[in-house]
Amino acid sequence: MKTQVAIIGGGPSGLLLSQLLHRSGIESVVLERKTKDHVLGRIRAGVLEQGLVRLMEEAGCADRLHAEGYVHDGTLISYGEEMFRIDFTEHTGTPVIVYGQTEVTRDLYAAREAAGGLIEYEVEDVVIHGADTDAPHVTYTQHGEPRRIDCDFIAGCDGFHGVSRRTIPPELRREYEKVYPFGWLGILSETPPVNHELIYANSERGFALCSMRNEALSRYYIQCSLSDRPEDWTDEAFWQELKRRLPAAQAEQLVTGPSIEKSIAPLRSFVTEPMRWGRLFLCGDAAHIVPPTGAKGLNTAASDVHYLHRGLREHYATGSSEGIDSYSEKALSRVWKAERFSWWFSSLMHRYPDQGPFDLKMQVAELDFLRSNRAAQKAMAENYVGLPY
Ligand code: FAS
Ligand code: PHB
Repeated sequence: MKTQVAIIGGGPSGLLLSQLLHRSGIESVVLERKTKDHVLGRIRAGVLEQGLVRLMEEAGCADRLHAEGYVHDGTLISYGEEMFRIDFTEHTGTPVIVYGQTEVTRDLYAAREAAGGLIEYEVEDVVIHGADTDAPHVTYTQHGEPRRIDCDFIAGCDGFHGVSRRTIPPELRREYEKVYPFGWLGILSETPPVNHELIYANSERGFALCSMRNEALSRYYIQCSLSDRPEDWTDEAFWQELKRRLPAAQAEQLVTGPSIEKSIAPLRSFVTEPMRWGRLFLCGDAAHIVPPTGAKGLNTAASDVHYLHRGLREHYATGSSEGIDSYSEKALSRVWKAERFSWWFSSLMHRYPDQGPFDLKMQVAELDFLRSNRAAQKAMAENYVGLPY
């Protein structure tokens, strides 16, 4: 098989890139390790920056997002019994959209299928060959049958555990990592959200987040130990702990119910440099990971896709390699700002095992300053709604 761009990974990065390339008349093939249902069964991000919304519009996939997504003009931040609001729209003129990553992925799959896009599911043994030559190709097996795709470029959109990053010779890679000493236990419940906006809570018992997918589907998280397993937590135990981490007025409003999904995500900051090797380009979680505190994972994958799509479109339209040659530097500049914000917000809102009394005083002082200072709130809002591409 031959194509212009071989895309490894059928998550949001790979699908969005494939759809944008298609809209620019550029052929691609997506190779996905799992089934479509498995990919759609993952419960992940919930908040979209305007940049991703605009890309979905450019991809012709934003109708349901606009019809069903929720415009959020701000978020609430609580510490102990204190709570205040950051007004995104007042400080930046921009809201965020609450619309689950699952739905983004569903819309992208629908668009690729409607356009006759080729997505190979349940592929195995994916190997990238000749990425540092002018004639790369990818081999893989599918249901035991050997396959090969000859291509001009390869997009590694295969997430943190994929094959693409590891294809770049270790001596050419610089990796930066910070592993956080806790995880997030998340549940999905068919209950009305406790508030119409998100609540990020710093409590003496640890972090909590109240989010949602719609008016009848709530998403909640509590900071948990890395030794915890989802099965260690009954629904009742989760609800009790969540209530203890919210201001009393919010805890009283909380509508509890059975969880329909329960999982634990470890938290890590990770970046690999460069995000390109020859004709292989890394996008999204294949290149970087952020703690989900700042809702930057999916949204930073989107800006990678934006830069790579524009570089490839320019290359095929004009023969110029300027866009693809500057891809890694341009993407990394925005990646590191997302890493910083996610690290800052995680440091502000979580309780760390090695924190002493002075550290806790610093957290409260920073929260007091954020609560009372417009410049601090504007900076927080600009990072949360998404820095410019
Ligand atoms: P993905 O990991 O989504 O997709 C990669 C795809 O490649 C997968 O479908 C995988 O099956 C496939 N693949 C892997 N190896 C392959 C191979 N060798 N061959 C073929 N295919 C292969 N972000 C937020 O903003 N908020 C959140 O609350 C949040 N929660 C998260 C919870 C968890 C448990 C995880 C893991 C991530 C979370 N994220 C969150 C981040 C997440 O949303 C990612 O940023 C987003 O999925 C990035 O999309 P992709 O880059 O497409 O990577
Ligand atoms: C979510 O709704 O899953 C969500 C929202 C905001 C975050 C992280 C996760 O910062």
